Parts: sequence; C-alpha cells; structure tokens
Amino acid sequence: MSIQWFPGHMTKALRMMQDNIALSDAVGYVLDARAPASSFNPELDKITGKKPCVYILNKCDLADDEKLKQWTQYFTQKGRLCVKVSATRLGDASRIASAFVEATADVADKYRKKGIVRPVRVMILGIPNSGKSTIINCLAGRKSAVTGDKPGVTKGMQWVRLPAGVDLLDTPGTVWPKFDDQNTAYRLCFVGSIKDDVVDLYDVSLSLLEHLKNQYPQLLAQRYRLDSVDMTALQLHEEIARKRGFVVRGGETDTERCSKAILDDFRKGRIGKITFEVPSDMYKHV
Ligand SMILES: Nc1nc2c(ncn2[C@@H]2O[C@H](COP(=O)(O)OP(=O)(O)OP(=O)(O)O)[C@@H](O)[C@H]2O)c(=O)[nH]1
Ligand SMILES: [Mg+2]
Repeated sequence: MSIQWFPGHMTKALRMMQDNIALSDAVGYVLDARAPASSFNPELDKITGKKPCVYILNKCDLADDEKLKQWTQYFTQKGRLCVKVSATRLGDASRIASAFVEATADVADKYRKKGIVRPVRVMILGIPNSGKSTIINCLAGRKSAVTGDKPGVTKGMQWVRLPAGVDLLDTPGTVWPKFDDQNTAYRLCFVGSIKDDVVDLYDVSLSLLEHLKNQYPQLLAQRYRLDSVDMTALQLHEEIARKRGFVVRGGETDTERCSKAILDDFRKGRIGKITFEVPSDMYKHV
C-alpha cells in the first residue's frame, strides 16, 4: 500500500505559517521522540529558514531513553538547542521555557537596547499529533489550546501569552505532499500523525510488527507472551490475534480488531518505551 495524506487545510496552514514567520523571533520545532527523523517536515524547514530554533523531543515518556540520549548528543554537537520532554507532565514546562528564553536572548537584548517593551514570539510547529497544543497548555499552565489524540485537531493559528514575557503561536500540524520514503510514512502512521481513516490498518500493523520484531524483539515477545518472534509479521499478527481471542465464527482471526489493538498498545506505551530512529536516519542534517 502506498501512503499519501495531504489534506487541504495543511496547504492553508503552511501559507499562514509563511505569513507569520516574520513576526516570530524563534521557532519551537516539536518532534515525536518515537520517530524524530520522520518528524522533520521538508516543507517546515523551508519556512523556518535561519530563525533561532529549539528542537523539542516530546512524548519522551513513551520513548527509548538510550536512543534519546543519542538524539540530544546529536543536536548538542551541532550546536542546536534541544529539550527532551513529556508535555503531559507539568514539571517539564520550566525546561521548555528556559530553552525559549535562551533562543531569543539576542532578540530580547536588541529590543531592550532600543527601549522596545514587548514579549518575544515563538512559533510552535511540527507534524500532526506531536503535542504542540499540549506543550502550549503545559507552558501556559491552563487549557488555552484544544488538544486530542488524533491528527489534525488544530486547524487555525492562535497566539497564547505566557506571563514570562513570551507569546506562543500554536499552528496546525503538517505533513508534506508526497512521502518519497514509505518507511517514513509508516512510522508517521504508528505514532498517529497520519489519520487512521486514510490507511489500511492491517497493513500498518504488519509494518509495526516488522519494526518491533527487528528493533525490540524482547518487548514484543513480553507484551504478547510469545515464546519466539522468529516468524513473519503475518504469522505474528495471527498468533497475537489467537492469543488475545480475536477470533470470529469459523475460526478465522479478526484482523481489523487485532490491528487496532496492536496499534493502540504501541501508542499507549503498553509494549514499552520505543524509538524507531537514530540520528543517522535523518534525511538531512541540521
Ligand atoms: N504520553 C504522552 N502523550 C502526549 C504528550 N504530549 C501530548 N500528548 C498527547 O498527544 C495527543 C496530541 O496532542 P496535541 O497537543 O493535540 O497535538 P498537536 O501537535 O497539537 O496535534 P495537531 O493539532 O493535530 O497537529 C493528545 O492526546 C495529548 O494528550 C506526551 O508528552 N506524552
Ligand atoms: Mg494542536
């Protein structure tokens, strides 16, 4: 199956971001810590240009600590600002805020010297469902932006003022018109950045099993109490369906129910803390 998903509101969103980038002093680029390389949207890279940027590796509560260390080392070595966070944990707000203050220090200084009093502005952007609006709420300490566990929740732009003299711009999550690398597209499906309705979930869950078998065989075996994972993704799917009792009349397995259950297990962190990509998977280097 070839995965493509680029709904109309994203073209509009990219245009709105382009129009607003000049008003922003810095960018908060939200990456899903389970697939940081696939979280880089070539269309966003064109918009952000040379603006000071903070890379926010979000959903770290669901991601692999060892691989996350490699990612933070990678950004630090490149001289880029990076924070590892879980926006659903309120305690992480101060580290994100400090990174924004650091990224905008030069601009804030320039304003001060000119006697201009105004908050610094940070545009929050990233792929759908990566937690942009949750990060804004976490920083604001209140529910200012609408969030939800599906992609495409935020459809328009919204400025949110923080007491610390920072204005944040929430933006709609965007992907790009064509996925040249289908591995990227599948990983975006795993983490819920591509709408489930536009893909074949059986196919996506088979690819997820293949990824888990290759990268996290022990976690896969543990979760589904499998003696071995040394079989094809199709066989694994069938085995999991039988173990979980997803069987319909006639003894056939209920592939749809099982596919949804596997994806849900992964997304909720029930298989374990997982990250599919390391810095060498980056299509380009920041
Ligand atoms: N486990 C976990 N869930 C998170 C975290 N951050 C956000 N979420 C959840 O991820 C889902 C998506 O969050 P949103 O903030 O709506 O994501 P978004 O990037 O604004 O999404 P769009 O507006 O659709 O582009 C919600 O169900 C959040 O509760 C996190 O750090 N850990
Ligand atoms: Mg949002």
